[in-house]
Amino acid sequence: AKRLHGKTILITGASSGIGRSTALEFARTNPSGDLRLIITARRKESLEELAAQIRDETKDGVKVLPVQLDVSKAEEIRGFVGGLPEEWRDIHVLVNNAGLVKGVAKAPEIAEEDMNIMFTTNVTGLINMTQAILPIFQKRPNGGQGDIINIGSIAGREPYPGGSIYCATKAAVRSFTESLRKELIATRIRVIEVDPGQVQTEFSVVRFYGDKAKADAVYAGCDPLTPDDVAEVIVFAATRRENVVVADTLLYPNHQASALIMHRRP
Ligand code: NDP
Ligand code: 8X3
Repeated sequence: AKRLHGKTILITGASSGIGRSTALEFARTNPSGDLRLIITARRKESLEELAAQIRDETKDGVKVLPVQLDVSKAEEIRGFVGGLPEEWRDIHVLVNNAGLVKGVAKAPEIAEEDMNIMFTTNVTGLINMTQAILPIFQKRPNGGQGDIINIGSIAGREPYPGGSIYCATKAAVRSFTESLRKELIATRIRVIEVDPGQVQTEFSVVRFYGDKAKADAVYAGCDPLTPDDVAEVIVFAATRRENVVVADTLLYPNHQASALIMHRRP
């Protein structure tokens, strides 16, 4: 918790799932410290609710700033840092979590709209956010200091049928993350990737265009990770001694051993 003292943390996709849990986990790890949390997503009301919950739980110990931001819109990202109040611009940790999957169509049938939203959110959005925040890190001593935590997926390591575009976006995240870590070798900037397996969030509801029954079927007979499980690992990585880089982590629930090998209770 001491290692978070005085830090400003920026989380994308904080209105739900892993991003939301990550905001709560940072707040709970350092409830009375001088921590600032910038929580962003498209759904402003959900962010306001989360902000109220964090302020309430920490008795205003943690400062929270909800900001509406669509990472798939390059122009919104361009204006983002400049639009923050001065005292919120000294960002130390960027959690690039915003992401989504649309559909299970095979490659010939994938709708152009779905393909575009996955790439502009999961890939271009993550890269644009990184470019927007890196200059803040690079102004610090020793070539720069700060943490970039990218949320990849088992899907980026093991492509599966019906997921070609989503898997390709997460492979792109993995590749970008690794190049970046190598490019920043002479700095104190840490480039971290966390790749979850199956986590129960709104992810599958979004994949099936709001069809809750289809989404629930994904987790039938399984004991998936919770978004809190992933949040704990993200906060763990951010709270290591500054010379320690938790470069790459793959997280499964106990009954999963690959993207598709999943033991289901009968
Ligand atoms: P959720 O659907 O619960 O959360 C996704 C978050 O991303 C929401 O807060 C959503 O907010 C936000 N988001 C989506 N599009 C945009 C956008 N254009 N701009 C800003 N924010 C956006 O799913 P998860 O929590 O599961 O997903 C979080 C990350 O974890 C994703 O990158 C996903 O690929 C990854 N992941 C998920 C796994 C799983 O099994 N659930 C496994 C491995 C990785 P809003 O709609 O308000 O914009
Ligand atoms: C989410 C995990 O395997 O459903 O990234 O694509 S998977």
